[in-house]
Amino acid sequence: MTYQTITYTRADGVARLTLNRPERLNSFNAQMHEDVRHALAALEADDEARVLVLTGAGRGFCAGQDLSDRTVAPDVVRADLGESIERHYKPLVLALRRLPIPVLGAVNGVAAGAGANIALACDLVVAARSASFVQAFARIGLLPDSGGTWFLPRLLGPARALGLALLGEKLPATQAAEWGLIWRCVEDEDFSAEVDALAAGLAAAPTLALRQIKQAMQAAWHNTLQQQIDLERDAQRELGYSADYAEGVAAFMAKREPRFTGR
Ligand code: T3D
Repeated sequence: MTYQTITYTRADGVARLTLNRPERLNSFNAQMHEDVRHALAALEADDEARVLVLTGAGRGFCAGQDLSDRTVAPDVVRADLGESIERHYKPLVLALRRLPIPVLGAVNGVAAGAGANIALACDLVVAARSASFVQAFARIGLLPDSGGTWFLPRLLGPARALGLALLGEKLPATQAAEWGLIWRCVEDEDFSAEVDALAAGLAAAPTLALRQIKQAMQAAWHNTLQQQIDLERDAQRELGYSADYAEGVAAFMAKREPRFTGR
């Protein structure tokens, strides 16, 4: 399938979705929303994909909404931004969270507005040293969307969350890693190799266990301890019957590397 605004491939268990409007820092227009939606639907139906890498082409990851699509002239009817969120950004963020495979956000450059929060919706975020995260919303009279007001306080605590949202300052990738907003920041020259290695590792991992880990971690944000231990019990019961668990234990006992099939 050929897309106008993204590239989407899958090889060796690694699906890779690259936002590809570099001249606009990969900001979202209607076509990009449609392309991403289509690619994620294809991915959801693809049993061979064991990890998704989400990244951007050129020097940016994603600058959020394409503002050239937003007319604010006094004599023109304004776009309904709530409608845009309901139709586009909400399903996108929820689809990334719902995917049964890990999503690796490979933040190659600036991630701003909804672009920053789409990165935060990924399960693991690795950023190049030259990348940054900008809650650009207040700069243009909006509030963080695409889950920003949900992710930021949970990941950073209220002080840093509010600081980023109210001030709209650029947070360098190094500081994002120090603050625990992302998994890791790596030197620009090592970025591609690091992303490829992480993706290959995740694609070779026990996929069913990764799915349960992702789902359990998400549930933990609202569960009580007892509910969470019950969830762990049920998930562990299921995983205990998987082929990958048998392989993992056999490989450990035989002192060899496991060969997980994702079953
Ligand atoms: O509307 C709805 O549907 C509701 C939902 C909204 C979700 C949102 O995401 S609202 C927030 C929208 N995004 C922003 O406000 C970010 C705007 N961009 C920036 O603040 C800066 O561009 C960056 C901090 C991201 C990067 O700065 P810098 O100095 O590295 O690059 P630049 O020179 O500003 O941008 C490079 C080009 O990309 C430039 O075009 P030009 O001059 O070379 O022709 C710039 O206009 C363009 N660009 C960057 N971001 C956007 C954009 N064009 C359209 N929309 C953008 N969001």
